[in-house]
Amino acid sequence: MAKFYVTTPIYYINSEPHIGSAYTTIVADIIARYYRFLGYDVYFLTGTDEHGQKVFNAARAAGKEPQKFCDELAARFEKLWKDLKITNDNFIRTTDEHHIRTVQHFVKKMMENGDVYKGTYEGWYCIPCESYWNDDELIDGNKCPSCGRSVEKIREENYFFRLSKYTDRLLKHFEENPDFVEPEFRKNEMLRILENGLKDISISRTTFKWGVPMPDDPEHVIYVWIDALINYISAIGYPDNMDTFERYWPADVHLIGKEINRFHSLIWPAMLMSVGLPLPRKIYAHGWLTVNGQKISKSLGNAIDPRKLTEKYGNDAIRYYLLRDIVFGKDGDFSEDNLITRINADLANDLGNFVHRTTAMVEQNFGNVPKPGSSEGPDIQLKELAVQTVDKYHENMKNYRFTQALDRIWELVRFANKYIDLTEPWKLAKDPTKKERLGTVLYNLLETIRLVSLMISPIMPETSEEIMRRLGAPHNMKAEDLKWGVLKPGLLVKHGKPLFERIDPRKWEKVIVVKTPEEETVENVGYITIDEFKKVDLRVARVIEAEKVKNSKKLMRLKVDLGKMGERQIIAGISQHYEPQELIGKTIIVVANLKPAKLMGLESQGMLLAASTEGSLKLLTVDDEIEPGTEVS
Ligand code: ME8
Repeated sequence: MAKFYVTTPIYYINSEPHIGSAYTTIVADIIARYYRFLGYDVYFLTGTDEHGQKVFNAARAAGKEPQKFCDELAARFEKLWKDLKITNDNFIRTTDEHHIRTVQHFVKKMMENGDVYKGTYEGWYCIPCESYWNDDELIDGNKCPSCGRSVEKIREENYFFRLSKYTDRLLKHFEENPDFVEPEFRKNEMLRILENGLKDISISRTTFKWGVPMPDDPEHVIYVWIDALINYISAIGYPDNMDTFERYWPADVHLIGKEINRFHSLIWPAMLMSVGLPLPRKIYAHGWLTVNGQKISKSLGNAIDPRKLTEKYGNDAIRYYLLRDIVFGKDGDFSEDNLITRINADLANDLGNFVHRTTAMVEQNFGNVPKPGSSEGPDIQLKELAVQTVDKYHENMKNYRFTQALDRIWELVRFANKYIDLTEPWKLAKDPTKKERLGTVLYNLLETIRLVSLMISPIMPETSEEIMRRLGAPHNMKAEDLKWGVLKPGLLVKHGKPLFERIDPRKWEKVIVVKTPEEETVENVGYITIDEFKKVDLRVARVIEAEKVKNSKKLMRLKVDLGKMGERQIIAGISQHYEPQELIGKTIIVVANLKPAKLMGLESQGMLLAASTEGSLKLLTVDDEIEPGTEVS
């Protein structure tokens, strides 16, 4: 039996997947289910990336030992994938004993082959991306080109991998295997890097310990990306269980997001070349998702747990939407409004009505799948379209063109609805002499439903099962049953409640409640806009009276002159730092438009500005004479 090995990246364990990052795994699941449906022996791998500085810092911030932190989170990842009905065959953790040994074995082999040397790394490191960058790659001089966050300057004695040595061999591989990296425009990005020549890369760190120790030099831990990439072979037994390894390796596709393409398409193949292993057959780098048009971020509140969406809309509707509306390979937007439109139009209307109308008519007129008689004009058209759709379906699915695959299937569904209007089975039902014709029409419709149901089975497994149950047909049909005429007359047909409920958007409570970017700016990032700053009326003021407030250790009552704005009384907590006489005549800065408040019964009509630490406080002043009341901006 042919095999198919599909992988997702292993996820950084420090934060649980949101709808954007879960996308990779949902698509991988669809691919895995499709190849199982084709009859392949599928191995579908996912897991967690648990070493490195980022995870170590996250564990520390949570006040936990890294291993305990990872154990807890790994369990949550596994639960998430179960809840989303992901059918992975293995869940690898990079803290697994076997993986650690494999990483050391692999790196040792690279060393034995003369591909690792010691040197000094001086450059930039982005902790969130766990990536090294050169000066000329940074944005604005100090920002990571991948995530846009600040990078850290590091200088360390490291082990290096002679990546540069593999530039030509990689170029040759790209030339000889034009589908090695997809989509094409992502491949071209990699080719451009290759054409400029690869530089050796640092593969060890000494500044922290949370990683796999370097063989024979435990002061160094192996760079987390080297450790992580090796998961794809350690998970299938390399090097201890070579039978399994040889059964599944090379991977048929590594599914990844676009930002980690160079690790998968350049570094990983070079590592495999170094140890003499075959390269994966394909790397497919998909685009990034935004949510309702905004970048996914915790602070915007749109990094939603995908379960919130599947609980509200159903797992199948979310899977359908992701594949139908987001063109695989390109960036796309997860829009809850568009999701609702798709559910109403494509699922409730087109598919749901088709199944409902057909099964209801069969139940009323036959009870079982009727026997078809001879075909007439529209019957032939329907059959031909169904057969063409099946062909196109495989072509599109095998080439990761999911949107097109679904488009074609829905063309068939819509044509089948039209076929009902053309053949008018409700009229045939009224005429006893047309019973055979009615049977033919309904058979054709049921058979189209069965084909549609099988084709969507990797994408909408629950819906497909439910449809097959209603047709009385077995659930476990395979791709070889994707041909016209397999549905057996006589099966008991049931029509149940609608497959998909229509949603009235006006009465619907949405899952994604996003903060506006302005809210994010103020609350979460700490920036304010210039307009917000301008709301604060800062003025120069001269102190004309000062006295300690009775019965208060801290408060001082000041009278200040604000020039044209008149005089004001300000009650300030500065008594422990200034004597009243020191203050008189001082030029200070006050907030002149603060809402008056009462402190110990005295009205304060503003606030003065001071710099303070725990033990000392100094008033802000201006550095030369200036009129009281002058605006500070
Ligand atoms: O990169 N839209 O892990 P990760 C689409 N540990 N995909 C997104 C996304 C978005 N908004 N945000 C994240 C890592 N992803 C490494 C992998 S493999 C040897 C090591 C995708 O948890 C991202 O592209 O940061 C990647 O495919 C997956 O989520 C996990 O990302």
